[in-house]
Amino acid sequence: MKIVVHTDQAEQWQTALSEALPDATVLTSAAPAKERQGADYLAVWKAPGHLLAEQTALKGIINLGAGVDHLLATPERPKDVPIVKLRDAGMGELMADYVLYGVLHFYRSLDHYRLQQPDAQWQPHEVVEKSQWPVGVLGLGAIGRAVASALYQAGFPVLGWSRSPKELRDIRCLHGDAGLDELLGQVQCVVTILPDTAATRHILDAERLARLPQGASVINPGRGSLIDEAALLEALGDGSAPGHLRGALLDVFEREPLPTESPLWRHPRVIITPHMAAPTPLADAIDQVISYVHAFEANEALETVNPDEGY
Ligand code: OXD
Repeated sequence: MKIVVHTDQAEQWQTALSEALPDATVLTSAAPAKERQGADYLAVWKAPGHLLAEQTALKGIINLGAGVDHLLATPERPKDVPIVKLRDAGMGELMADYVLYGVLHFYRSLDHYRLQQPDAQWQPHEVVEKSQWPVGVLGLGAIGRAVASALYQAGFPVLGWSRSPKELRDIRCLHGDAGLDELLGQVQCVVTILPDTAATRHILDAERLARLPQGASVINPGRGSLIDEAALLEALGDGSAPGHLRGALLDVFEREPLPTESPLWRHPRVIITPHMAAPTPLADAIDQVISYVHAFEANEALETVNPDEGY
């Protein structure tokens, strides 16, 4: 069996997979093209098209991340090869930490205190009960569910949204366009953890952002395409006074790295992080990939990506 790995940490992956699968030849994408050809599996993150085009005997492509947008948008991808992707694999907990930080930042008015500090303004803000501060989570895949559950455990009422109906304990689940409008009208903070697909592009546009209550906040650790950045800036106002929205914590952007000229960098009510909300924990991801290879080899049913849906 031959596996070709392409990721930033390809050597670590090569060592771990070689140890776990002693009968396999595990190569990194830096190996000569001749050696790479005829692989059974590609384990890849943001692979260049030629790595996909050169393969003729693939049994599966393993996407070393949760989002498959890059892979599906690579024209050289062989269309008949099943794709599996990392599901949670330790990312849910990291994402939940990130979102919890953001939710508490706005809930406990840390955004206001940051803005007061340059003027030495000693002005406490009321702490409302958490029961009066509902949070919405858009996207209820493995990571979205982990986030929703962590927010519920922290005491916030949580409304979840997905394209098709879902049922989750402790989370009020809504779906479809009407469900999205209903959620947006009720939450103090909306968190976007949807995949990047044609259906989710600018799901938070000007009209939907306007549905959020005055003073609500936005946290986006999902994909930059989910939010219309121009509409978000408009909803945040010019920064001198609160706009319709009070602030945003953003980890992902329509263009990454976020261009230096983007006004988001300098907006006083925006916190920018560089796509770091949930870096894949290596050990968990390696275990999951090994289990995928075993399942492929044993012809076991696997939860594969549906390229038409985009996740
Ligand atoms: C992912 C990511 O999709 O890190 O896993 O963006």
